[in-house]
Amino acid sequence: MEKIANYIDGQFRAPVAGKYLDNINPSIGEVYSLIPDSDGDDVQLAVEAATRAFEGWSSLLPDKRFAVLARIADLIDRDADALALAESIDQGKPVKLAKSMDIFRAGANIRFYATGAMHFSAEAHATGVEAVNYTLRSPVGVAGCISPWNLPLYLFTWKIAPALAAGCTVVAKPSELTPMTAYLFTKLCQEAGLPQGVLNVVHGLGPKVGQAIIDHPGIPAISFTGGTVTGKKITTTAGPMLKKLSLELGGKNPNIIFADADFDQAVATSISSSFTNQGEICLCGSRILIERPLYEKFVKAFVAKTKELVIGDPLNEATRIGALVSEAHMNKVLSYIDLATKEGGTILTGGKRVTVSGRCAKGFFVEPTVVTGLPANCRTNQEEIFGPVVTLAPFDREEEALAMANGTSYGLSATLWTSDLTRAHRISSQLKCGIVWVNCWLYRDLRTPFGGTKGSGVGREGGWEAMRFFTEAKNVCIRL
Ligand code: TXE
Repeated sequence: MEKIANYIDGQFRAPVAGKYLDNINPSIGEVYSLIPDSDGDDVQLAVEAATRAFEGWSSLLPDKRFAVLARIADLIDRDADALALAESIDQGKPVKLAKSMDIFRAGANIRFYATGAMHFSAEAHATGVEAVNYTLRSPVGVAGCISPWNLPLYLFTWKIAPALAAGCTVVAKPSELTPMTAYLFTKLCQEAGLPQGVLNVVHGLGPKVGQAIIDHPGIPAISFTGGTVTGKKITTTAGPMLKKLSLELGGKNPNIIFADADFDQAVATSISSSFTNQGEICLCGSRILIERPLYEKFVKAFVAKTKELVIGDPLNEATRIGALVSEAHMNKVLSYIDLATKEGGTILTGGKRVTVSGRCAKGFFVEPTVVTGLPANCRTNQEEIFGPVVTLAPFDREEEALAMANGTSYGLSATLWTSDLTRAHRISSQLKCGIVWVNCWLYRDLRTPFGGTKGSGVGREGGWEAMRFFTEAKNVCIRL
């Protein structure tokens, strides 16, 4: 049984306490590797290594930081197939999606911020003729990066890349549900010659290892992606320590479709935005709001396309719906489907656990599920399910659509379908969220700020926002 190791001070190490946790392959429901059950002692070793490495890494010329990060990106591309297979086994997503989205974007994250190391700059201002002001940006020190299980390597690199590019050293913890690609990534970092102690990865449970990172006085900045409940918990300890905090949390995103939308495009993209990665993407559009003249036609077409989705072995090229990440998460999603029925919803397709034939017979599979007939304020429409479950509802007026779209405690993203350009701008400006897609979904430009409002998070990742987060700014004013 493969034993994953922590990566501390450039070395692969067993956890200090020598304890391990089972790592389960959700597609077959069996243990396939072991991960370190690390604790505060492992985090302490990691922080000491990161602190030792900080002076050398932060003073390295930007083109030298660029060179080693670019080498890591090249190695991700070289090993894309192996990384995609590892990700699919670890998380349950179709291997085809793992390669096209997670691994591809992990390489893109590292490459983008490698260039960021070269081009990141600060500003200066001439204050009349009396003075000149210039800003010095310096890396904060050791950055703590904690990531979730749904897009394991994609979101893991999304955090550590800007931190490293800005000159910080890092103590990172991937989710204990999907540790494998982060482990393989650390092997690529060692191969690329990343100096020891610059990146340290400590595997283990959130309340033990994650909390130890949050609590550690030697880590002044925390970048977290995960559930809103966990995010709120983190603020209770990091807040009084005056740590810099970037929180990317949950979502309950509206997908608003006006009668003048490009119908075929809206249906096809709505299938993707509803069920990609089994709906386990915080940007999925889980509440579809359709203008009444189009409602019946859209529901019929959407349900028919949903029924066509192939559920099965994530290693099969034809599979679109793989396994949910764990038995606990599968049961959470099934409990929400039960709740939808209890709240008066009608299940038009799906709703049940699927027993896949062959090697995946014990895997955690749920049918893509479409529910109608629910009020906007019911729990099914208010709470994040984070699985292959969407609700559909009609609306008559723009104001009604906006009220429903904005009517949850989240504010991460929204999707809008219309051919009316003025309406597109008008509605986008009134949606209370961090990201709006118009006539598309999940187009990503890494230069743009990324994040949510309300219960979806604090701060922004992406572009210079992320690199600024990992730096402190000092303004110097010189009288002329
Ligand atoms: O979150 P958890 P999950 C959201 C998604 C869903 C959730 C799924 O919408 O709500 O995250 O991810 C660690 N101190 N997003 O279940 O449980 C834990 O070990 C410190 C939004 O993984 O919060 C894991 O590594 N760390 C996002 C990480 O936190 C702790 C995109 C997340 O775990 C901890 C992806 C603690 N006390 C998912 N407890 C976006 N908005 O972009 C747990 N952890």
